[in-house]
Amino acid sequence: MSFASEVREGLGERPRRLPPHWFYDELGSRLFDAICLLPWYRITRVEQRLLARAARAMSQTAPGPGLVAELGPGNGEKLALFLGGLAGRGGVDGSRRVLLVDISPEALSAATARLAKAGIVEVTALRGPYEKGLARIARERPPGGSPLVLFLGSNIGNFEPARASRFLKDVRSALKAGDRFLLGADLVKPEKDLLLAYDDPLGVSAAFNLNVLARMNRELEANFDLATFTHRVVWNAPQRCIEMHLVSRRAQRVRIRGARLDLLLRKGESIFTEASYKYDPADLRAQVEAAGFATRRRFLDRPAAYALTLYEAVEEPGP
Ligand code: AVI
Repeated sequence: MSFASEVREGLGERPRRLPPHWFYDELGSRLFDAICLLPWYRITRVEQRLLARAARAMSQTAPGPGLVAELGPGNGEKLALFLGGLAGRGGVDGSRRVLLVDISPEALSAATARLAKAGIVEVTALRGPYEKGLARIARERPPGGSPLVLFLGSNIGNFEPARASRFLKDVRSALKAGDRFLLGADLVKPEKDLLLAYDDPLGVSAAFNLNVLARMNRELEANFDLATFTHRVVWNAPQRCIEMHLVSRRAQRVRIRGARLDLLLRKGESIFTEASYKYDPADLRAQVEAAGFATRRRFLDRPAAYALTLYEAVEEPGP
């Protein structure tokens, strides 16, 4: 669906909402990169350390994957690091086939450039939803080799639980028994740490959230006055998720010409922009295994409460 149609649909609903994938235009992608550098947002740094450990461990098990596919590669930094580690001491294996899947063209070109800088040139950048990438993986298996699918950065946390289960089953369906899946997931941790990670004192997360309104102004001829919205972050304990909202500070009317929408907002009314689910380790294991995977190795950072887990697709039970 296009930006205009998702804006029209989501902002027309009650409560009003916007799907989080629209955060990532060029400015939004850069703001997200800045979030990843913040001391309060530990996911990226911690995952990089775990990826280096995972690559070392995996490079000792033969054979290596014939294809490495990353769904949602961001700026490609983590993948370059992982592939460097996987190639071992000899450095990056530039001939390894890599597939990048993202709906953001900005992310795809940043990731492709980052990989090229690391000497990895056998890269296919596929613009589209993850499903399109999974269909490609299923269709184009490397001859004699097996694919490894990466889903990092706790991107799974941005799916509601039912959608996460469906996604895991879709990944499994694209693979054959023995293929591998590396998943990064942020775990439940103290509320104060979570609030700081999503509402940082520098205001970068607030800018990231507000940019989706600015994006509608730029691309859909909307007239949002950003100064009349507040970035609000809530820990929803029963659902185990961080919610991000944009709250209207006053009653107002906003015109979004490109989405053919006139939006009437009450004072205090919120637009729900993102849910970031945090996992309980046992629940995560059960959910991934229910999709047809076996847990092979877990790389855990206890202080940051983050898990990178290597799974292997297992035979699906017969009818
Ligand atoms: C991309 N995703 C996993 C991030 C998260 O933590 O949910 C997006 C983000 N939103 C605010 N800060 C970071």
